Amino acid sequence: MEAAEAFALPGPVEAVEPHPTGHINEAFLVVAGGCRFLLQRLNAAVFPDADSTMANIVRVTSHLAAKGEPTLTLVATADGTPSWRDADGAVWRMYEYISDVHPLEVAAPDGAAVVGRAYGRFHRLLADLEPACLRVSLRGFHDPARRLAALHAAVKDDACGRAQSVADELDVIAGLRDMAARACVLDRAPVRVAHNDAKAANLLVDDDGDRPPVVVDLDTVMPGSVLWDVGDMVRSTTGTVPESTTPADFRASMPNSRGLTHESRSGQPVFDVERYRALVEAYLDETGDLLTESERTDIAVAGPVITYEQAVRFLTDHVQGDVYFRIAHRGQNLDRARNQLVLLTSMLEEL
Ligand code: GN1
Ligand code: MG
Repeated sequence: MEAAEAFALPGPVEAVEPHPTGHINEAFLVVAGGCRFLLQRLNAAVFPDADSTMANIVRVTSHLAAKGEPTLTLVATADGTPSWRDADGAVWRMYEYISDVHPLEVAAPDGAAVVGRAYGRFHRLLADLEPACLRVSLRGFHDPARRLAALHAAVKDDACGRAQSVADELDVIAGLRDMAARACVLDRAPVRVAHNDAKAANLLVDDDGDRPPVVVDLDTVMPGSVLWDVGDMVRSTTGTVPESTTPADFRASMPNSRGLTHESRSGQPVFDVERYRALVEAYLDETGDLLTESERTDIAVAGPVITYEQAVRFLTDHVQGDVYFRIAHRGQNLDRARNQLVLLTSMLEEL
C-alpha cells in the first residue's frame, strides 16, 4: 500500500489490514520489518486543517514523552514530516502500534475511577504546556448552540426526507434547549490544554491490568475548557449501556413519561450515580489544586451539557443521511441520539 510505504519503516511492508477504530477516521494495522504500526487516514471532511491537527499532536505527544509518560509515538515519513498527503489530498499518519491493550469499557465505579484518574493525569501533565502553543484546529467544536442551529438547518433542508420521522426526538431536544444555554458556564472556564474527545473508549488499557491507561485519539487536542473533557467522561462512563445501544423504548423514557422506576427501564441507559461519584472523586484527586473553585462547581453542569450536544450531533447526522459518524446499520445515528437523550433524562434526575 502506497501510504504505508511513505513512512520511515524499519523494513519492507509485509502486511496491511483494516483495524477497528472510532466513528471518523480509517485505520490499518501495518507490519514492516517485523514490527507493527497503526496507519490512519484522516477524514478530510471532519479535519479540514490537518496540518494544525498534526501540529497539536506533535506538541502534546512530545510534551508527554519528555516526562516519561506513555503516549502515542508518531512515525515520521521518509521525508521527516509527521504526515503524508496522497494524490487525492487525503492526509495519512502512522503511530507505533501499542500491543496487548483494548479500549476501556466501564461497567462499575472502579472503571469510572480509572477514567477520572487517567484524564486527570493527562490534564495535570499538560498543565505546563502553554495552551496558546496549540492551534484551534476545529473552530466551535464544542458549542451546543451552534450544533443546535446546525440541526435546525438540517431539518429545514431535509435532504433525505427523514425530518418528519424524528419529530418526537426534535420535541425532546427543544424541551431541553436550556442545556445549550447552560454551556456558557463551560465557556467562561480558564483556557487549558484539553483533549476534547475524552470518552472512556479513548483510553487503551492493558489486557493484564498492569500498565497505566494510554490516552489516545488526540485529533481534537486544542486549547479550551477541560470541563468539556469532564463532561465527555461523565457522558461515556455513567450510562449503564454503551452509546450505540438502541434504547428499548425511547418514548417511555422521556421526561413527559415520569413515574418510571429504574427497574422498568431495563435495557435502557440509566445514569449510575455511583460511577459518577467515583469518576469525579478520582478526577479531582488526580488534578489536585489545578482547577479553580468555579471549575469544580461547574463539573455538575458539564455532563448534561455535553450529553445534550452529542444527542444533537447524532440526530443531525441521521437527518443529513449519516455523512459524519460512521454507521454499522441504517438508523444507527438515530439510535445513538435516542440513547443520549434517555441517558440525559436519567442524568437530570440526579444532577
Ligand atoms: C467521534 O471518532 P471518534 O469515536 O473518535 C467524535 C467525538 C464524539 C464521538 C462520540 C472529531 O469520536 O466528538 O464525541 O465520536 N469526534 C469528532 O462517540 O467529531
Ligand atoms: Mg476521534
